[in-house]
Amino acid sequence: MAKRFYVTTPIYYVNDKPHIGHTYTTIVADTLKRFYDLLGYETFFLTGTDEHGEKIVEAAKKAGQPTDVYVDKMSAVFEETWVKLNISNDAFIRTTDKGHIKVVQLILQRIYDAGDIYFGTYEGNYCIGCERFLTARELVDGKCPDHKSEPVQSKEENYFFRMGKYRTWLIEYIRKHPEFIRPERYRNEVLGFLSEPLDDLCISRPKSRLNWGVPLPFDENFVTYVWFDALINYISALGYPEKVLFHKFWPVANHLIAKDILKPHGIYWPIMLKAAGIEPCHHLHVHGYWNIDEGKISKSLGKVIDPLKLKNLFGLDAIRYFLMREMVFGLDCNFSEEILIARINADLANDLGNLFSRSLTMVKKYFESTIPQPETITEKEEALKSMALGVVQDYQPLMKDLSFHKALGVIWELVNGVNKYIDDTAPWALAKDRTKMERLKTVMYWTLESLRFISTLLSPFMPETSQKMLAQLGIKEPFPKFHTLNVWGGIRPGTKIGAPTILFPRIDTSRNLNAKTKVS
Ligand code: ME8
Repeated sequence: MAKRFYVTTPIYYVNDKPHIGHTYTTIVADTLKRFYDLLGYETFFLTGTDEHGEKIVEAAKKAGQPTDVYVDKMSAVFEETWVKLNISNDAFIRTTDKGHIKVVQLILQRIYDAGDIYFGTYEGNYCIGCERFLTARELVDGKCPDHKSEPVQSKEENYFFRMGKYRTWLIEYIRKHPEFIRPERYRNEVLGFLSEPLDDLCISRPKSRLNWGVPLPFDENFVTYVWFDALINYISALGYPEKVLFHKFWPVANHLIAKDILKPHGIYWPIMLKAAGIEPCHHLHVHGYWNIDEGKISKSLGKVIDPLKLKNLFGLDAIRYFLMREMVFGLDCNFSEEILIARINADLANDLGNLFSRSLTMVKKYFESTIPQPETITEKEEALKSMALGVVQDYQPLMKDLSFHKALGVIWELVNGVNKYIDDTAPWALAKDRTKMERLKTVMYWTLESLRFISTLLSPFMPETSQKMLAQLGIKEPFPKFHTLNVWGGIRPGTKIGAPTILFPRIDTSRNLNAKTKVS
């Protein structure tokens, strides 16, 4: 089978600018894309913005701007932010794109013609924050648990999608495809929802009330419900139905979301696809929340952290590293500037940064920055080499499993292993003794080769740092490849390497802790 990988983020609402929560999902997607690139797969990475619905109209009103002007401006803010965060998406979809609207209408018409859409009346609790009706069971003290606000009682004549009739099919599908929703806790949560009767889904809004959305192709007095419109982005961006991209990448689709939007992705979306005669998505990967003070970071709750401010304060790759190292994919995680700074100082400035600069400093001093030819090797070299090759073996399944914190953990075992190797072999002492020159050459070669392993494995997480490290090691290929780690001995003796560099400056704790509020 062709090696391909398709990864998507949610398309984010444009009612405010991106915060650290959106940034996390987008960096996970970016890391995965870069990891599969490293493996030599053909990849496609999609992100974008969700621009219809009541909440967007309200936000535009609040900003005092016409809705179309407002969404253009806010969508551009997302796109520009991702550029500044070195996000390597192949496409950026907007639900106001003409091509997307055409596909939404095509699917609606198809489901309507098949008899799965009917006209009726609905009465229920609508949460504008979630842009969906909540069941009584989902409310906590009469409020939406995510938005902490009381839903609005709403009664309207609308179009409905016969979602309920697919309930048994979906339960069977999830049971037969244990790899569909991951981690397992979220599969169980979806099965929990499905153990209750499943209501049909209201998929329209009357134009008299909401004039901002995709018009229903079979009744111009209504626009499409924002979730029905938004979910289709994952296939409209691939040029569904006719484009090559769809046939290439839909069978290998990987959606990334947080648990807030599990229901639309785990229930509405597979049923919509089934009703439209399309295979459900391959994998749905669900992560937890970034919290501050135990509460979810979110625009509607007024707790946000601006990723660009963080980048300016601490550096981009340090932030990328922290997010991927600190959160266990699937679980919630508390965001704290103290932990961020501690990680930067301990893991990046100290362990990795010092290793890199002291290695380059020694090669400069002892061999005029030229990679020496290794001579005889001892048990110590054998041990370091097998450690590096072992880390490569462990890394791949951990990355495929989205266990990023563990993948970084094994890379750091190697970082610490090399630091220990240097301390044990004490090259500064070898350099003082003319008879130990051969030994010194081997030690320096082994150190630099280990750094090649480390920088290659880090490339999906910290692309800029990895590129900088590889270039300093005299490796000119712009895109590292995983297969170069099958063998020990990739760096070439005689190659000139770069001057010692500081990869991550230490953060002055007293200064930054005082400036704590700056990031929020
Ligand atoms: O739901 N922790 O858009 P949205 C972790 N437009 N991730 C977080 C987070 C947090 N505190 N806050 C937000 C929508 N996210 C719809 C999606 S898709 C067809 C339509 C991330 O702007 C996380 O990925 O509210 C979450 O699922 C998403 O932002 C919600 O973004």
